[in-house]
Formats: sequence, structure tokens, C-alpha cells
Amino acid sequence: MAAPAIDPKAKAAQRKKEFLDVWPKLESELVQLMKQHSMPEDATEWFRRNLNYNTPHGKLNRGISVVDTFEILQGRALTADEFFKASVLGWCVELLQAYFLVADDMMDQSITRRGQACWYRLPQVGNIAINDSFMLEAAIYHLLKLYFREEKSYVYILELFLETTLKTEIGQLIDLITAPEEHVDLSKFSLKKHQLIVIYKTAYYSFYLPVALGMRYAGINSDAAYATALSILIPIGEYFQVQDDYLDCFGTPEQIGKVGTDILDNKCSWNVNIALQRASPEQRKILDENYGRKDSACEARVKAVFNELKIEELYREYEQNTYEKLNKLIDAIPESEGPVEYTSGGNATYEPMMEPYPRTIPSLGNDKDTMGLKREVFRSFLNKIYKRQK
Ligand code: DMA
Ligand code: MG
Ligand code: MG
Ligand code: MG
Repeated sequence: MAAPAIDPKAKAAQRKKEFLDVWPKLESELVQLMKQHSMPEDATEWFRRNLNYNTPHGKLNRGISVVDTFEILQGRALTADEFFKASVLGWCVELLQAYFLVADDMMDQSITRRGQACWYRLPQVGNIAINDSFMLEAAIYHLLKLYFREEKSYVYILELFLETTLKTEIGQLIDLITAPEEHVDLSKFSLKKHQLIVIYKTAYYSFYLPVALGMRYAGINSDAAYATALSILIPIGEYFQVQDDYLDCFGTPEQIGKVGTDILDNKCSWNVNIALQRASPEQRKILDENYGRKDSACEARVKAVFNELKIEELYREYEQNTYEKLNKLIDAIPESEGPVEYTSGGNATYEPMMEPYPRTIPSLGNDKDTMGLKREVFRSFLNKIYKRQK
């Protein structure tokens, strides 16, 4: 008799629960560190609170995708030890995300995050949040040393975290300097500029990093396999940040767990770029006079122009077209049971509008190992975000 089919939603919920179950162990290892340094109780408790307030309350898609990638590449159920170690890598991605978000909320002057006040907005915290964000980052390297030092993939994993951090920080820099507080100049925006910003600030750490970690831990060492992964995950990451920009304006705080700030903050977001392409001279004047002003009446006038221009409808078209394009890209990945010989750059057909990122990664080691990538790695990640409302 055939086994009953497992409902994918139930499977995902179970996986999330098992992933969350790993967190208390890691939290306790990190808190232990404060005790090893003989820190007073209040400092230890501060760090514990920082970790728990900022790390485990999100959707956890990035962290869980490390585990999913590793499992798909293994092609079988994971042992308890494998599940735990892949989850450690996943939690390290979530710590990286926590580090970026604590700082991002200060820089964007946000109010709420994940349905609670932003960490820096807590009266006792304030600017201490800067140091707290550094400590979230440092926690990554403590956990990696603790659990991966003996692994062949250790240096690759360290490099992935370090290089991805730099790329994200470059992305945050261009996001911020394209949105000066006191000087609104919409002629500086373009979809090209937007693409550059979102690839760097979001796509690398949110999409390439989790999959590349799963691949490294699974022992894939072919440069071309990583180039192929990059060529698909970067466009998926662009799509994800367009969704984030859209939801910033058109999602409700209850849905997305945060209050949108992009219009007030003068951000080069997808919405405003689409609006600029279509605005009449009158509408353009309203945008010029009201975008990026720290004033809710100005924000409402911008939103009214967005509505006149039917940005919501244009977004739904964009989402449908992009989903189809991304699936075609995934279909083009070479896949076989045995080892696959990748040609440099992979066989993906994605033609980016431009290439602000390298197509090949400098070789470090054994390039003969060409263990195959699987389409399901990318498909499962894409389906986690398709039509997302939060
Ligand atoms: C987020 O961009 C990028 C990083 C590196 C956190 P964002 O400011 O649009 O994110 P959010 O909308 O979550 O504040
Ligand atoms: Mg932000
Ligand atoms: Mg930001
Ligand atoms: Mg945003």
C-alpha cells in the first residue's frame, strides 16, 4: 500500500518547529560565553535578551533553507547530527539577518519589526543597539568555531559569511546614499540603480548565502556549480526585494509586522521607480514635492499618485512574469543522477540587465568534484516566497 502523501504545508510546519527546537541550545552556548568571561549577571542577561528579542521571531526562511538545501542535495532524510549541524548554519544566517536588521532599523528610523518595537526603540536600549548588533554578528563566528572547526568546509563557510557581509554592507551604503534625508532628487532614481541596490543589500545574504552554505556543507566544490547557483539566486533575491518594497507601501503593519518607511525615507524603491516611468507632468510634480518628506500628509499624497498609476496592478503583472521567468531559469539547470560537468558559468540562460556581480568565483580547491546541483533546491526556495503577503 502506498504511504499517504505528506502535505507539504504540514511538512514545512514540522521543519520550522524542529529548526526552532535547535535555538535554545545555541542560545545557551552563547550565554555560556559571557559566563566564561566572568561577566556580571546584568551583562549576561542583556546579551541573552538581545539574542532572543532579535533572532528567532522572523519567518526563518533563510535559516531553514540551509537545512532544506542540504537535505535535497543529500537526497535522503538527514541524521539527527546532520540536521543539527545544518541548523547551526541556518541559525548563523538568522544571526546575520538579526545583526543587519537591528542596524537597518536605526538607519531607516523604523518603528516596528516582526510585530514588536524595533530593538533600538526600547527605552533602556537606544544607541546600545549599535553594540548589540555587533555582538549578534560576533555570535556567528563563535558558533561556527564551536561546531565546524573540524569540518573540511570550515574555511569556505567562514569566507561565505565574511564576503556576504561585505556585499550586504556595500548594498546598505548605496541604499542610504541614494536616499539623502535633506535632499530629494527623484531624477537620481532608476530601475537600474534599484537593481544594483537590491542585489547587494538583499540578494546575496538572503538567497545565495543559505544555498551556498548547504552546498559547501554537502561537499560541492565545483566553482561552476556556485556560479550557476548565483545566476539563479540573485534574480530570485531581486524579486524578493521588489516584494519587500511593494509590501512596505501596500501591506498592512499587521501583515508585514513593520510600519513602512520607504516614502518618508526617500528610498529608491520599486514603487517610486515604476511611478516615475508613468507619471504625467502633474503627477511628477506631486511626487517631487512630497516624496521623502518626513510628513504623513506628504506620504499620503505620494500614495494617492501610486494608486492613480495602478502600482498594485503593475506589481501583480510583474510578479506573474517574474515567477514564470525564474521557473524557466530553474528548468535550464543541468541535472542528472550522477556527477554533472558544469561549463564555466553554468548552463543557466539568465541574461541580467547588467552584471554587477561576478559570474565565476575564484577557485580555491578541487574543481574535479562536480556533484550535481538539483533544481528542487531553487524551486523550493522560490515557492517559499511566491505571492508572499509578509
Ligand atoms: C533591508 O532593506 C536590507 C537589509 C540588509 C536589512 P530594507 O530596509 O528595505 O528592509 P526592511 O523593509 O525589512 O526594513
Ligand atoms: Mg529598513
Ligand atoms: Mg534599509
Ligand atoms: Mg523594506
